[in-house]
Amino acid sequence: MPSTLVSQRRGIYGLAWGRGAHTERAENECSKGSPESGIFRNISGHLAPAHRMESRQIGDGMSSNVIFSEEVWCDMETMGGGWMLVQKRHNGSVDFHRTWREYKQGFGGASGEHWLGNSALHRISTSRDYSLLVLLRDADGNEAHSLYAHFHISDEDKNYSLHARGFSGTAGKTSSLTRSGTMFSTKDRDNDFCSCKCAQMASGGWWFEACGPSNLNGVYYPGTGVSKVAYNSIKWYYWKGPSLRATMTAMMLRPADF
Ligand SMILES: [Ca+2]
Repeated sequence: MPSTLVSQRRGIYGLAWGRGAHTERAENECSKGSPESGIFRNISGHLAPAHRMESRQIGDGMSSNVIFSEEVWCDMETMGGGWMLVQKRHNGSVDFHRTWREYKQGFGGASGEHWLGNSALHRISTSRDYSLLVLLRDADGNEAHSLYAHFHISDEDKNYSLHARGFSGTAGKTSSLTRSGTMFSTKDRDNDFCSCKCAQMASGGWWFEACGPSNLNGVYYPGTGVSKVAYNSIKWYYWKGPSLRATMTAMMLRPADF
């Protein structure tokens, strides 16, 4: 693994949809060119303010489209680049114990800690076949990754349930993501398979089973050395056990055929 998250570039993703499902598409600018192609040097001209919306006619007799553009962060180095970040933790500056609505819409800024948003995650990951890369760095500087060759999440009606397969990587021999079909839960929406409320206990929104081996949206505990296990810390169980002193986490998407 190269040293990661130091040479990211700004990009955008755009989502366009009309009243007919057939018009829906999603674009991910991060995967549109290699760093050598120069596309990312020119992309600043296309940067859009977050949450910009505009109307556009898409043709005779068709309803107008809505374009939704938002800045995303692109990782153009790790494993060939082309990755669009959908989650990042690196300093604990952003509170991840948020509501269903906040996880749906996303929070934080693209250049800092953030969650892109479950609505965007769904639209992007179902627009074509996507891979998911999870990058982790612990407090001692060890880096590891988990790669899922195929990843998508369902729509809100299915509580943004998770679907991941084709697991590989160095962050544990067993996947720390819960099994496919697991629904997303937040502190105000309990969709887990526990009589408890995992999202409240684990202090973050995530795909909890009962409650499961991972939570990258848990509490960011700084510091090194031996610390007592905190149930609500960032967790990627099959790499570092129940409580990870992470200095960095990132989740990123790239078309599977990139
Ligand atoms: Ca429950």
